[in-house]
Amino acid sequence: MLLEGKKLLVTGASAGIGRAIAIGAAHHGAHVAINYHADDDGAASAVEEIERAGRRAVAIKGDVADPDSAPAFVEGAAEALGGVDVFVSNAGICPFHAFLDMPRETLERTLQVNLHGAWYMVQAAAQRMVAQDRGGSIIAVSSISALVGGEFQTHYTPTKAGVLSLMQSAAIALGKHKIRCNALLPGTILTDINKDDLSDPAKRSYMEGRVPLGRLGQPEDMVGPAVFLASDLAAYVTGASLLVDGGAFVNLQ
Ligand code: NAD
Ligand code: RM4
Repeated sequence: MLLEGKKLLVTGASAGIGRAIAIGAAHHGAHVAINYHADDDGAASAVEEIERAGRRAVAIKGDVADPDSAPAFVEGAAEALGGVDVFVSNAGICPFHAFLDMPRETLERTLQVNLHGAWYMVQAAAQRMVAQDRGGSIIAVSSISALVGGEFQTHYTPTKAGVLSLMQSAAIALGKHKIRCNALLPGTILTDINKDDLSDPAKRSYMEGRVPLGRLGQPEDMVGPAVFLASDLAAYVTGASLLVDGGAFVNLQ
């Protein structure tokens, strides 16, 4: 019960890592608001699971790439739950594509969702936390891809480096308000985002082979690290980044 009574918001939480964090946080005592883009059933079932854990839950639909969705989510969630203590910026896309012939729309949409979307959401959450004047914790889901490249991710990896950088600068801007800002850097976690990419058995076994712990991640592997950064156990942790990758990043040879 590391998050007893805290009000926690997560973007892109109808599936995958965001959903796991939302439900995992509820099991640690948090009331939870989720933002989701299109999957009404996924959002409704996440709400059900949070309520089954005995916590309050609300789902608010919105495209994070739309600047207006950020204040709508934060204010709607704050009203429903009675404030905002923790904000997790998680929504993201990675339409794998070769570099040389990447359509401009693929690049633009990836930047808008992953980087602009995170920025709008984090700013809206910070504004609310400053107004409440009781501090807070902001966590952005960046990636191992903030640190290393990917042949079919030339549009994506810069957004994840950008999100990591956003947490570093926001940690400085918001420290005086006792708002902590940290980045989570997942390795390869089995979700819809990489289902097609990893359906190639050669790619999948290559990726598995890179991981010293011997397996790819599950969304639930992200819960403990997120709960830690959200909780008072991390009271002196800000501007930090936490790799959660089974050791893949350090595995040169
Ligand atoms: P996922 O596809 O299961 O989840 C992504 C979520 O974001 C979905 O719920 C989706 O509906 C939502 N979303 C997409 N566009 C949105 C928009 N415009 N507005 C609101 N919500 C939107 O994939 P995931 O792996 O759970 O991804 C979550 C985050 O984790 C992403 O930011 C991704 O970059 C990051 N990440 C994933 C991995 C991995 O290996 N799965 C590794 C590192 C980082
Ligand atoms: C991550 C990392 C994973 C990839 C996902 C889509 O940042 O690169 O390997 O599967 O993105």
